[in-house]
Amino acid sequence: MKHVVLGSVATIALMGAAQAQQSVVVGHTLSPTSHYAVGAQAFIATLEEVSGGAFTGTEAPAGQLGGERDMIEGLQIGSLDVVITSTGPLGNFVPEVLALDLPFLFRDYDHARTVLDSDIGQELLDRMRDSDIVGLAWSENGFRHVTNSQRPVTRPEDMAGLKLRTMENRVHMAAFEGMGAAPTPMAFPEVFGALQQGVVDGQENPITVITASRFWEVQRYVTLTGHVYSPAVVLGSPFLIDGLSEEEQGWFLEAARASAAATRAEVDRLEAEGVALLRDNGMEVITEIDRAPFQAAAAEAAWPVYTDTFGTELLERIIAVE
Ligand code: EAX
Repeated sequence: MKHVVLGSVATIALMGAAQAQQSVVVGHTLSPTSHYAVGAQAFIATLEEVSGGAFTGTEAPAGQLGGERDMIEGLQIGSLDVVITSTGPLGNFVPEVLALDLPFLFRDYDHARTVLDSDIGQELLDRMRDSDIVGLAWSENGFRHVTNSQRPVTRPEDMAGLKLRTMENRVHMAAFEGMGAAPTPMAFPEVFGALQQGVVDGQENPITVITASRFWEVQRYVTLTGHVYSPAVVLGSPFLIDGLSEEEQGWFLEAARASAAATRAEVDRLEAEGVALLRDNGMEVITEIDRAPFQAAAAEAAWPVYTDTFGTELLERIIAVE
């Protein structure tokens, strides 16, 4: 009893000293053991550390705060603080970001990370301001692969008529129409149930997400199409960030960068174990495919969705990065 009383007094004294102690919520759609969770926890730990405890944080995983589109809207109106999301729905808010979702644009992880860490990545983060979103740092989801419950896919023809859940992204939808599938856009929190009930036959996501979401419980086949690199991004609400001092904003940037670095390290770990992990869990993994016909069909259908509006300048800059 005595302890509790002392504890409360100490807490009150501490709160008095810290005065503006503020708690922020970090939302994402994936499980509490996912690469996004690793990133959310790194964000919170770094923010608490660099701010000397002036800021604390709580993770809201697993779509508790809604799908990625809902959460981005939450940032815009100030009902959410910080969100880690794929760029899937972001192109609906910041159209230039659609460039990053073009199929077969990035050659490999090194290429993607180098581009996102360059001026190109910073320009796209800065542009989000025009849409009332604060882009803090580029994080990572990973190269996406096709899974389904029906048959092994080795050629685009094998996707004919497959009902495939895609993100709410017009570039992705066009790519899968081009490859012959029937794309069905859907928010991520609904995907597991839709696969389980057979509302859709398949979906596409990186090994990181297939693992975090235990899609092997509802999907039999994986083809390592690597059809698109899926960035993630750490976003803040302007209502939160604009209310901070310059020093405090620096703490948030540092936290976001630490979050991205931790997530990328976790992506590397999962990519290294990935195929074995999927096989151990009963999936049939098709690793060797001729990617050329997938690339031709996807790129022809999807690239104009971006280039018809924005031209090829940014894409040329991205491709030129070594
Ligand atoms: O950001 O919606 C998706 O498929 C995303 O890859 C997932 O929510 C992680």
